[in-house]
Amino acid sequence: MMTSQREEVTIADVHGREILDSRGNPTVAVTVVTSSGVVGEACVPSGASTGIHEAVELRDGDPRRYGGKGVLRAVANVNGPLRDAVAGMPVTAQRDIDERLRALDGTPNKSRLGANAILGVSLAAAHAAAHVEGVPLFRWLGGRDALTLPVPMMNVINGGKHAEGALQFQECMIVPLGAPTLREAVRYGAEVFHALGRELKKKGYPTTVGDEGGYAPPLRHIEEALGLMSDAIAAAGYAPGREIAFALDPAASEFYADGAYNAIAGEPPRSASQMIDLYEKLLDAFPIVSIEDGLAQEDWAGWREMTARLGRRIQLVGDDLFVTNVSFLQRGIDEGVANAILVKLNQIGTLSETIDAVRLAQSAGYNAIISHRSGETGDTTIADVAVGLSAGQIKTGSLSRSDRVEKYNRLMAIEEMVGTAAKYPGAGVFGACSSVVRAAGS
Ligand code: 2PG
Ligand code: MG
Repeated sequence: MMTSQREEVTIADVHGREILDSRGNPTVAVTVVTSSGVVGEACVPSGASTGIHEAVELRDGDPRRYGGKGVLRAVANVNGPLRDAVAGMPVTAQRDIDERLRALDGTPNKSRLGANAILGVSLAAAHAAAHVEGVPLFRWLGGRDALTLPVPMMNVINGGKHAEGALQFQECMIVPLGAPTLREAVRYGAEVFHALGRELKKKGYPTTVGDEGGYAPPLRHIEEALGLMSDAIAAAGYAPGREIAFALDPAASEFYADGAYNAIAGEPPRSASQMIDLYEKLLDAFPIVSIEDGLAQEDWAGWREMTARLGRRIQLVGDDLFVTNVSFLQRGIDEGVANAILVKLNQIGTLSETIDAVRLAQSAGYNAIISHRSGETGDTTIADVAVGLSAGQIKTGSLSRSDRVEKYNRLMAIEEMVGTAAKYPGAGVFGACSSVVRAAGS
């Protein structure tokens, strides 16, 4: 964060309210007002395939409202104890604010006051601070070094918990790593998204979309999904593996039961080694650059084997495995598990702890991907966080639905603000993974 000359501007008021997310479920919105009359606002997202060690999302559990999913208790915590804790603090002192919020909660997983309440205050304060300093949020976070636009992983086929299909794999993504700029990457992505819609139609599949704005056809086998995506890339005039590569988030914790993986409907469960065999087969057939949560969050032995076998070829991302938490990430670094972390702000619950996770990853040579949740709002904070922390990658869904597209629109605006100094790293972010570089350059 930049050094502020105006520490005297303090938090005058904090106000929380219950709003709806993209799935029509309640979530928390927070407004912070400063002593100088400046306002900062943030809305908190919500996951469906949540990791067991994530910070706790506080819900009312009152079946008479929103089927128990109301967040009035979290909102009351914002408007009561959390407000009282930060009122009068310098708004630019983000780390102190976050530390105060964390200490007030007092639990390791923010279960007393709710990570949804705490994160809302943390992010609204950051937005207010950026306004006070008169700079966009990405610049408040990264100063003059914030020049790198992230390479997006775009989820064009939704499965698992995000869609009502047969596909167990949760996310089949395209990665426009051959684009020269973020703006062009968005165009490549949108063109392929529409081409994929036409391919699906041709084959008689529905083109309705899932939670993250990608299509949700009733496909059984992951190879079929990747085949359709390859056809769509070609139909849009691109070469799979050159301009556009693939990334997967099987979200394997969701289909892991009794020590085995039910990865493909109708096929017998697989062991961790058999899952890695399956991934190897897919890597040989398709230009895949990244697999996230390829094995379950509790299967650390499997993860060690997967990293040993695939870690030089592709990016292996820990989402449920690391839950944006430096303790889990440190364990991964120590044990040689994964080589990248998915970063979700509400998994940990404050901006400062999110920054700590990204910095730890970067210092250990792990990639960091800033990510949305499957339940989102119009809030675009993650776009600024991705650029502000020079993360190099973002995961923010498909090329439809405002809850996803708003983030791409914000990134295009940021790219314009950065101007000629803007960098789009493309295949460079996967540099450590040899086969990826070959795929991108072939
Ligand atoms: C994931 C996310 C976001 P959810 O698993 O990576 O795509 O899903 O928010 O449902 O956890
Ligand atoms: Mg995931």
